[in-house]
Amino acid sequence: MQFPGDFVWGVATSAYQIEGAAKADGRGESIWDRFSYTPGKVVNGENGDAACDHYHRYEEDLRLMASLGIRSYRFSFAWPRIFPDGTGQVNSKGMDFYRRLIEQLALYGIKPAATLYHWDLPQTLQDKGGWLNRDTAYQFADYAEALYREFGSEIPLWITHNEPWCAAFLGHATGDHAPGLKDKPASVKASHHLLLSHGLAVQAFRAVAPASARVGITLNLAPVYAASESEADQAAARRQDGFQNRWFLDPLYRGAYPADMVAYYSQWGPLDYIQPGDLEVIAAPTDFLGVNYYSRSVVKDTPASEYLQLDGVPPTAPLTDMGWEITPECLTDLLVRVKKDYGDFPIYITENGAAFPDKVNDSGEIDDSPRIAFLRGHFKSALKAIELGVRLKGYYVWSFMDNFEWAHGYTKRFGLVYVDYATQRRIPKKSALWYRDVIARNGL
Ligand code: IFM
Repeated sequence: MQFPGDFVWGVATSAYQIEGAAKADGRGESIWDRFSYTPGKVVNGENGDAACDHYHRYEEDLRLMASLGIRSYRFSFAWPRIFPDGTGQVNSKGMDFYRRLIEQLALYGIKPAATLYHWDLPQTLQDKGGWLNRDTAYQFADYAEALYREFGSEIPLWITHNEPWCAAFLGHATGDHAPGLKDKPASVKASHHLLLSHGLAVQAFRAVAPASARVGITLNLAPVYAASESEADQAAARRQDGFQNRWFLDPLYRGAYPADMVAYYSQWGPLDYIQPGDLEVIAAPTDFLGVNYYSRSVVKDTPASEYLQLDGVPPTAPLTDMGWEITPECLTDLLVRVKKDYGDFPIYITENGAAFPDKVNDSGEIDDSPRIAFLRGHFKSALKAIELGVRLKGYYVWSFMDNFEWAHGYTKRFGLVYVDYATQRRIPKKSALWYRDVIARNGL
């Protein structure tokens, strides 16, 4: 099973989840520092202060990445390292860290793919309202522009946002993520400002980045299936699709929010923060879509499925350690649907992977065969989508190494590489070696 010759095999991480060095070299406080220090928010009271100490160990990490034959590395910039207060004066030491990282990647011939926002908003901006304040969208574009100017010619692939659905809804409606609000109307407002900031950052990109560089956004999409043929379940599935997928895809690719969801969200108050001209900004053409795929949604019409997430339907497929159903074949459905409904543009899987309760055995190895099976199944589905005409250009496994899994702290291991947090020792799992062979063969 061969992938196209130019297929990009990569791994992904994000700043707060791996860097540690939370106070080093002038880094400012982020909303995740504040959130993780708030009692009860993160399992075991853990936080990203040390994480994988990648800030100090990046050379070792990239050496390991190179030894596995990884072709592209998706990382994120920490906004509070670049602008400790969110705006104003660039923190040159923060910039220097990413310069060193990018130079080292170049030495190994690993192509960088950079995400601008993977949830670590500077706390000073949160103090002014964060994503509920329209100004944050403009400040994001300024931050983006500073990075395009610095690294525009070294980074071929730029991703404005990672999973704005999570930032908006887990951050502002369920309160599971920073800044921890539980305010549904606010979450919709945050989603609009996140999308607006994306559009503004794309405009800045076109103005300053080299023509050879590409820009896009990463969405966490899930194909939605109704639990039954009943009209009520079908309607619930449509709503869930609106909530999870269409609320982001429609404005980006059709220049309008979906009418059914506008009506639905308007129950909670007017969406009067959507200003004339915003949708044109949001729909500015991009070069690719990043898709993060983890599982499907099966929806039943229960009161719980009215707005936030699934529930009511017991899982039928095997589960990962996150309790997420393992449904590789649905990845093909998702990719084909995006092409059919939104257009024939390049797509990258910017994240896919699984947490399993990995253990080091007596020989010092980690046999994570379930992860290999998981990835094999998903790679096959990706290949099927390519055969069906989807322009899938690459695949980034989440994650290169075990890391801080947000509200789950360090209890969930997604890595191809095991991290012993007590010693910061890295041990490639069986899946890392298997992935190395997949890359070498460009297929399965
Ligand atoms: O760890 C996260 C990542 O930060 C965003 N996408 C999903 C991953 C697994 O939950």
